[in-house]
Amino acid sequence: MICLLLTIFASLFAAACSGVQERTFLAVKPDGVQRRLVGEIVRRFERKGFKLVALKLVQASEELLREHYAELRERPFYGRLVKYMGSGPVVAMVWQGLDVVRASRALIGATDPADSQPGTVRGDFCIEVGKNVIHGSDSVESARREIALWFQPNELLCWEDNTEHWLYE
Ligand code: D4T
Repeated sequence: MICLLLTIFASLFAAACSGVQERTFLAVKPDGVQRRLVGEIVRRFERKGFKLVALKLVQASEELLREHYAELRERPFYGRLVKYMGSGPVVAMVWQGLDVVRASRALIGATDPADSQPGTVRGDFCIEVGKNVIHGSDSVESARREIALWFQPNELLCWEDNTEHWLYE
């Protein structure tokens, strides 16, 4: 009986994790948290149909932020960016779904809110590039690197999404 239950559990777990789609790293930046935009932002990604696999409120260390933005270390705004990102808690998240990296960037909008379309997070909720409310990985490779930087593997939850057959063909 125990063996049977274990087998059923193992196959359910395998089904939930099989065909793991693309993942992306998103973070509501300190201005987004201060301005109570966390719920609104999460709502947009949920409503789209993407699957939340990790979420936590983090006061990021300078070391973590320097590493996260390492590619921008030569840019003039790097120091200011690291300071801003460490100025309060951020909400770090991992979302999963088909083409989620590209689709998330579309939902987020252009880096500079002045260029972001209305209907996008940045187009709707912010004004200047230095306070642009949310971060989203810009490629699948960056997403892998950023997820590994911000989360332990056991913080990424594998759960069965009962809506999947209503979202995917
Ligand atoms: P993030 O990484 O925050 O999602 O932003 P993007 O991927 O859209 O854009 P980015 O890497 O070029 O910039 C990272 C971060 O730096 C801030 N920034 C950017 C800034 O303060 N001044 C600037 O001139 C630029 C280009 C905003 C986002």
